[in-house]
Parts: sequence; C-alpha cells; structure tokens
Amino acid sequence: GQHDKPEECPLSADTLEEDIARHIRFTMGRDPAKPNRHAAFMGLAFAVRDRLMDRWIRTQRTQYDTLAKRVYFLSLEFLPGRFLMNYLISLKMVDEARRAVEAIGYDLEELEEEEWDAGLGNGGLGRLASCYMDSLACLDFPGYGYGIFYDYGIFHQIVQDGWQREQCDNWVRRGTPWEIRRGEYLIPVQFYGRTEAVTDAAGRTGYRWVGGEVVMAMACDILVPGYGDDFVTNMRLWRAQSSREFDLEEFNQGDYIGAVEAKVQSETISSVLYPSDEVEQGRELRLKQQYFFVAATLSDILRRYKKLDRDFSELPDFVAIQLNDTHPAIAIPELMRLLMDEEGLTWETAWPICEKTFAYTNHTVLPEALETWPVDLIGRLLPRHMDIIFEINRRFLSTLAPIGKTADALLPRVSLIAEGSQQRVRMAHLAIVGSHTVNGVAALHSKILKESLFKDFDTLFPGRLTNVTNGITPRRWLAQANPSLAQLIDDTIGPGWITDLKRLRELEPLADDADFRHRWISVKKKNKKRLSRYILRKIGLGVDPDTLFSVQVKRIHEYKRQLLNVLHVIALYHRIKADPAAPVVPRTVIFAGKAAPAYHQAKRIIKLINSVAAKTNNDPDVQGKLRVLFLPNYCVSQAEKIVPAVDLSEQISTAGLEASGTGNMKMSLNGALTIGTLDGANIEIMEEVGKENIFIFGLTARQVTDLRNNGYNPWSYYENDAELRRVLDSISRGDFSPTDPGLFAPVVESLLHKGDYYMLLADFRAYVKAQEAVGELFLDQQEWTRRSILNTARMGKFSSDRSVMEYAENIWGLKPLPKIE
Ligand code: 26R
Repeated sequence: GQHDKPEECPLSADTLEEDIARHIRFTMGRDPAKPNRHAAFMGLAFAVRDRLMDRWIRTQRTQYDTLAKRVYFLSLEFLPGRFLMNYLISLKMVDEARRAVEAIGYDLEELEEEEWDAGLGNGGLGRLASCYMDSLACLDFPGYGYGIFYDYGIFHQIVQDGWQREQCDNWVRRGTPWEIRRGEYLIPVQFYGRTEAVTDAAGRTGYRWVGGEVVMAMACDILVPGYGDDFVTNMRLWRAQSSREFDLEEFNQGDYIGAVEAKVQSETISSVLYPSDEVEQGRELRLKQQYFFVAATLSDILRRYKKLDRDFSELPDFVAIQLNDTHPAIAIPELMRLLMDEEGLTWETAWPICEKTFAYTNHTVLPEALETWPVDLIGRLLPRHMDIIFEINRRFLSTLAPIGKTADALLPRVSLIAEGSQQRVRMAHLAIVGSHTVNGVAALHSKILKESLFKDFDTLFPGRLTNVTNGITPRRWLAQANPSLAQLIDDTIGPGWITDLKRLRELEPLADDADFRHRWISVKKKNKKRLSRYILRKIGLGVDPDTLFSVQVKRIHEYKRQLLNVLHVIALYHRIKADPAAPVVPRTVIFAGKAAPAYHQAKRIIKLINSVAAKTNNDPDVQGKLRVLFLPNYCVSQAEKIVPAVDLSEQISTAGLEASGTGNMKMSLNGALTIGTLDGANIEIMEEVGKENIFIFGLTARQVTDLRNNGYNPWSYYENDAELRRVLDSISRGDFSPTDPGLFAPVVESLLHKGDYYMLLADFRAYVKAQEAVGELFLDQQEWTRRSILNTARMGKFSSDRSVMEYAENIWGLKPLPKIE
C-alpha cells in the first residue's frame, strides 16, 4: 500500500528481520529458527519499539530546547487497544514487517491477534482520550497523557446461558513489550494524616500536611508516535509501589509479616480499573486512585517546570492541564496545596495560577454519573485538601453575596458542597470554579450544559462554558481498521486524507460513478464476509453477508436504548410469523457491549437479546430473513472488525442524554448509514452528510423535557399501538423465556409501571417507520451505496485532529513544535 514505504532507520544497520531474530534470541531466550507465535510477536514488537525509541528521545530534546508550552491530558481512563499495527502504520513499515515475519513462518494478521488489548478504560471517555493522544502526536503538539497503569483493565465479558459473566482482564500477565518502566524514578504520595498550622520566621501562619502513610508512584511510559514523521510522544501511566518505610513503626515492633501485608495492600491502588460506566460508586479505593495519580502527575509537572527556572506566576504560560471529566479534579486543591504549602505562595497569588492552568471537559449530563464525594471521606483521606476545598467554596460564595446574586437559593445551588444528611463535595462545581474553560463534547451537549445543567455558572462566569465536538482518529478507524477501503480511497484521491480528513470530500463526485460504486460495494462485501467469519468463529453462528447488517455496539445502558432495538426486532419477528410468505429485507441485527457488573437491568437486557436471538434464529419461518446476535466482549480490537462491516449504524439514545457518541462517527466514516435520534453528535453528522443521507426519527431533546414536564404517560402508546402492545405482551407472556415466564417482567415493568424514563414507547412508532424506510432503501443497492459514499466523503469534520486543533487554539494556547529536520 501507499502507507508502507519502508524508511531507512538511522539507528541500526540491521534489517528488521535481523532485529526480530536478535530479540527472539536475546530478549526472549528462544530459538529464532523456530519461534512459537508469542516469541515471534514479541520479537517483532521489540524490533518496532527500538525504532520508536530514538525518535522519542529526539522529540523530548526538541521540546526541552524550545521551551514550548505543554499540555497535560489527565485521564483515569485510556483505551488504546492494540499497539502493533498502529506503530507499524505510523512508521510506514507494514509491508516490511509482513515480509519479515513471513520469513519466519507467520503472517502479520496472526501475530496481530497475539496481542492483548490495553483496555484501561470503560468506553467513550477512555477511547476519546486515546484518539486525542494520537492526534496530539500527529499534529506535533507537545503534550503528554497521564493516567494509571492498571494491572487489570476493563473486565473480560463472557456470555453463559445468555447472561453476562465477568472475568479478570490480567492483560500484563505475559508482560507487555510496550511499557518502558522508570523503576529508578519514584514519587512519594501521601494519604491520611492531619493538617498542622506552622508559623514561619516572619510570623506568618501557614499549613502543612503531616503524618499518615506514603505510597510510591512508579512511572511507566507508553509511546505514542505521530503519523509518518519523527514525532513521538508518550503517555505516562503510574503504578503504585510500597514505600520502603511504609509503616516502619509496625516493622520495628516486630510485626514483620504485618508490615509486609500493609506494603502489599498499598500496591492495590493501581490494581484495577473501576468498571462503573455512569453508575455511581463512591468507594474509598477509587478516590485513592484519583489522588494517587493526580499527586504523582503534578509533582512530575512541577519538577519539569522548575527546570525552566521561572516564577510560578508564569506557570500558565508553559503548562495547560486538561481534566478529562471530574475524575482528576482533585488536582485543583492539590496544585493550591503545592503552591502554598510547599512553594510558599499566598492564596491570592496561587488561585489565579490554578484558574489559568486548568480546563475541564464534561462528558455526561446523567445525574447518577456526576461525581460527589462525602466530605467525611475526603477529610479523612486528604485532610489538607478538604480544608482547601472549603476555603475555595467560602471565597467563591462570598464573591456572590455583595453583587446581589444570591436570589433564588443560588448559593445552595452552586455551592461546592451539597448539604443533606451527609455533606458531599460536588466535583463538577469544583472543576468549573477552578478552571478557565469548561467544555461539552458536542454542540447540543454544550448547549444543554449552558442552558440547564450549569446554567448558574454560565451566568456567573460568562464565556467560561464552550464546546469542542468530539472526533476520532482516521489512522486507527479507517487506515488500520479498514485497509481495503483505505486502499480504494488512496487509489482514487491519494493518501492525503490520513492527515487531512476533509480531503475525503474529493470522493463526493464519485458517488455518481457506477464503476466506483461497484468497487465500493465489493469493499463493503469483503468486510462483511470478514466479520461473518469472525462471528462464526466466536459464537458458532452463520450469518449471510448479503443481508443488511444493522449494528448497535456500545456500553449497555438504558438511556442508549438497546431495548428499543430489541422491541423492533420482536415486531419484525411477529410480522414474519404473521405472514411467512411476504417478502422482507433480510437483516442481521448485531449487538455488542458490556454492562456494569452491578447494573442488573442492563444485564437483563443482554439476556433478553440472547433469548430473542435463540428463539428467532431457530425458527424455520425466520430463516434467511432475520438473524439476531450478541457478540461477547466488545473491545477496541473487536470494534476494528465490526466497524468496517456496518450497513446501518444504530444511534438511538433518548434525545438530550448521549453527550456525543463516537461510535456513530466511526461507522459513518466507514460508509454506514445512520439511524438515529437528534442527540449528541448525530445532529452534527446530519448537518455534514445532509438530511437525505441519514435516518432521523423521534423526539427532540426539547420535546423530551416538555413531555416529561407535562406528564408523560407510557400507557397511552401501549393502548393506541397494537403492534407495540403485541411486542410487550409477548415479552410479558414469556414467549422468550418459556421455562421462566416472569424472567423479563422487570423489563416490561420499567416501561409500563415505572414510568419509561427513557421514553422508548414514545419513540417506538417513529423508529419502526424509520426502519421501514431503511429496508426500502436497502433494496436499491445503487442508491444506498451512493449515500454510503457521501457519508464517508462528508465525515472530515469528525477527525480528532480537528478537535485537538480546537483545544489547542481555544483552550490550551498551544502551537505545534517546529518540525524536526
Ligand atoms: C464517576 C463514574 C461513575 C463514571 C461516570 C461516567 C465513570 C465513567 C463515566 C464515563 C462517561 C463520562 C463517558 O464515557 N461518557 C461518554 O463520553 C464520550 C466521550 O466524550 C461521549 O462520546 C459519550 O456520549 C459519553 O457517554
């Protein structure tokens, strides 16, 4: 392909083949003449890593030499998936690698499958962080990602008897070739203890945090290369290590085993990612994780800043810190503590520095996903931070009183502390007050932040709230995941789109070219065949690549309404049963996604999907007309197999609730047509691709709130829509759970007896109608393909390069580094 021009490596005179053999022998201790698959993968991985290493060192040197302002992207989650192919593509050495591994008896795809996904995130938020790392590197921005090196990533999902079961994701069991450990470089992080007043020589009172225990943070770096140039940056992920003097007292008193136990215990801080996507947790260990990584990161940032030998008042000229949701918001009081208690600044000097350094991105409006922490817990774990948070709040609230802004219970609404039976800190309010800019992740979402969730703050801090619409990296989500389509595009308009996605517009005229459409259809068909083989391998179900592939893959959550999709599937099933001779557009309905382990309703929906699949797939009347399936363990590498094969992308959340969505962008970029509500980034996708090239249905966000305020009654839809009634009755009756007829009662109850909070019934008829239009259009393959091409051609806006440029210009005040010669 055109992306694979081998490039001379200045580092070593050895060929890739020689390097691989050397690593198999000397790094892995294996015979290079007949390496097993794992050794072959590791040999290739280390050889590739060598080639990134020198570029990385040179990039760091340039950043240091130019005194460039840097951005630090703080995130509790990163979801990079696999690295091998991403590195090979960046280094333009795919073809070279393919030849080298063929020489030792393997094919590249086989070795690719040997790598475990790095699943250090839950879903959208974590994957977005990884797309942004890719774009930062591609655009040569001096930036670093900071996070936690979890030993256990997002759980591995298996499906047993239709139910989700969780298994541990011990992704580093066999070691990962990609981590570069900084074992010599440990940063102490303190917990518990108390605040003490101290008086300095001049008689001024200050405070210090004393006592408690200390855990060490060890840096592990993972490289992030730009595309096709020499720029390589990194994510720095922290691992907890016990400190040598951890609870020495116990040790000295002779309780040796007790002391070792306590040491081991302290290392659990970085052991597991919390799988709580949008469900509140509030566990002490999670707060510990947040502070652990924030403290280590800020210490690292200030260490680097101090080398510049500048006044702290200039910090915001050299450092921008982006908070990926509120999860790292404890960084705000931590920076205040460091500036005051460690560096001797006054509150009055320290606070503006903080405000000018931090910016915060909100990723959800769901109330249950807005973090609050009990004051008692923060007070015990981080006593000095609790004092500082109270002081931030006191000063913030006191600015409101004199300017007559205290009407209508404003103070309790905006306070950082929620009063109640137990006081809690509202992390979003802390993040807003301590940041110069707060952004939502799609136009509608940001509007909702301004007009509703953070309305008061928009009034108090005019201009602070803004929007940066999410994006995805075209390197992974087109070049890597869909090589056939990438090749077709290269052959047609050249490879410039990879770093300038707007150039896909040049494909527009080809939508009317029958020959091009023909080639487009073959690519989609090839990808659908590839996915069909994968499905057969994974769950033993044969699917027909000529059918319409309708796909809903994402975390399972009621607001995302996988259940609405299931209701439609059941309606289709009933129609087939009612008239088995009638012609239908054959469909394959694909679901995948994980449910939070404690989210019982979501897990029941997975079971329902599998039960509906079992019944319909085994019904002779249905053969060749409808297949339903649930693919276990949705993850980045699985998404790379699914996304290129999608015909219809299901983006059907209740309007106003999906902040942006990014799967919607991936599928449309790969030529899928979207069926969706006017929610999140769907709206902007519609604006780009044109109303005629997307299937929009259902209530708008405004209509959802109005309906809710005026009294929503799900029963009226049940009573007035016979088909809907048959669908719900068949679930209630136990048609899909004959041995346990009450199994899905809670599902129907949520709709009819518990108020149908996400308004599935209100949108059901519109959804079915939109699906009918989909079926109709699919019969006309030429017209469908024309629209598919236009979707791809018009997705340029949704490159994460555009998003990151907006952050850099409007929020971080960053310029790209001068290119390295
Ligand atoms: C506090 C804890 C329980 C928690 C809450 C929420 C942990 C993790 C989350 C994940 C949320 C914030 C998330 O992933 N949001 C998604 O962010 C994507 C990237 O911006 C959006 O595209 C997507 O719409 C949104 O749901």
